[in-house]
Amino acid sequence: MKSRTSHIKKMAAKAVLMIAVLFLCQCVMAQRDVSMFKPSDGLADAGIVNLYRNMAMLAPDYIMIGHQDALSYGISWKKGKDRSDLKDLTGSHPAVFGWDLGAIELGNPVNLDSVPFDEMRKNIIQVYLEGGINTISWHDYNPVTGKSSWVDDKTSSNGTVVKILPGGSHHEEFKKQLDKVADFLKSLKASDGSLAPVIFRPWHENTGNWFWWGAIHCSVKEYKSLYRFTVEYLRNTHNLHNLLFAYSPDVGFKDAAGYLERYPGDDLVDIIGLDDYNSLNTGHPEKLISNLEVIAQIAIENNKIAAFTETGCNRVERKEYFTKELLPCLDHSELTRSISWVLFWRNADQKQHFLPAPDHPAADDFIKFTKNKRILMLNNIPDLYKHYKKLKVTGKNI
Ligand code: BMA
Repeated sequence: MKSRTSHIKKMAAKAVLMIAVLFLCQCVMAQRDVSMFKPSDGLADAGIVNLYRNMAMLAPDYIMIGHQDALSYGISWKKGKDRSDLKDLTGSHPAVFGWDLGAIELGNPVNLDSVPFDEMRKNIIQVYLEGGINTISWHDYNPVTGKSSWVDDKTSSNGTVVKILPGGSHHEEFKKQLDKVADFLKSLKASDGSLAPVIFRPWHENTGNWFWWGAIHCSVKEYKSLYRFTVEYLRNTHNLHNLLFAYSPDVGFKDAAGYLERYPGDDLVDIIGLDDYNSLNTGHPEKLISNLEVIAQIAIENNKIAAFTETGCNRVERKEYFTKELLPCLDHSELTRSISWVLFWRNADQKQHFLPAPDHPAADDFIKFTKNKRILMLNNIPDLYKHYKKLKVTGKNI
């Protein structure tokens, strides 16, 4: 009897050991000397410093999946608790969560896409507590005309950028807008008193002409001044140090010099971004590869992080978009693989959505895409606000 019990004990111990070994095999350590990676803000909070290091540690091997408004609504639902189309589909939320502050400057309780700011705040804090990444864009209403960010032609932008810069006729109005943005960023307080780190991505797609801060609406110098004023006002006047800043122009550049034409400066920018809805949707993967390689090279040379800050195929009309079109570009070279994240635009409804939900014709393809060893969702990453010597990635063996 005794020997039988000890046999059972031995077997149990073996099983525990095997489970432990299996678990360890699921966790891969990402390690790299990341001491050179420092946020552009010398006074950045510890959470931001750790986030930037950890992103640098993941960058050479992994690409995180992001989704705009992931927790706010889906293709066929408008309210949910801890719900996202991606969680419905894959069992995990994305790793990166996009939000937009457009209309906060008007004092509205909801943003331009009807997301209540109170709910957005709660969700941003929750994402932070779960170790995921929050990135915020801003479709700012025109402080001169009161109209939306979008402009039809050169005259409708009304010389806004010049007017809102220091010395301009609408500078005070612009500062009031930034005060509202700052108030929101200051309100992202978790229960331990720390502020949720955020990657702020203002004045995006500035190389196109559809926003009032676009290329034909202001000179290179004026655009750079706008970006600089924004960062310095939040950083110095509002004392906000929970931010990384992303620069994310649209397509159209050929090389690094082209990309950097309106780049505001290394002391202001942490994320070398790119918005590209064009290349794949017009059948030009080589253009996407080239764009990604340009931003990745700039990031590597400057100890910064490159990211594919916005993309997608509306309604995912091409069923194998993820595995046959996008993945080969992301996985094309060491440079493209060093992109930190790819963010898909929002799932507004049946007419506008950039990721599938269950039962969508592209659902299986997206699931296959997330199973790729380089692709990370929230359940693959550790808490990115902690300090690690080596960082554990779950379930992805490289
Ligand atoms: C656009 C569309 C709009 C939306 C705007 C801001 O690309 O998705 O429906 O209002 O972004 O999020």
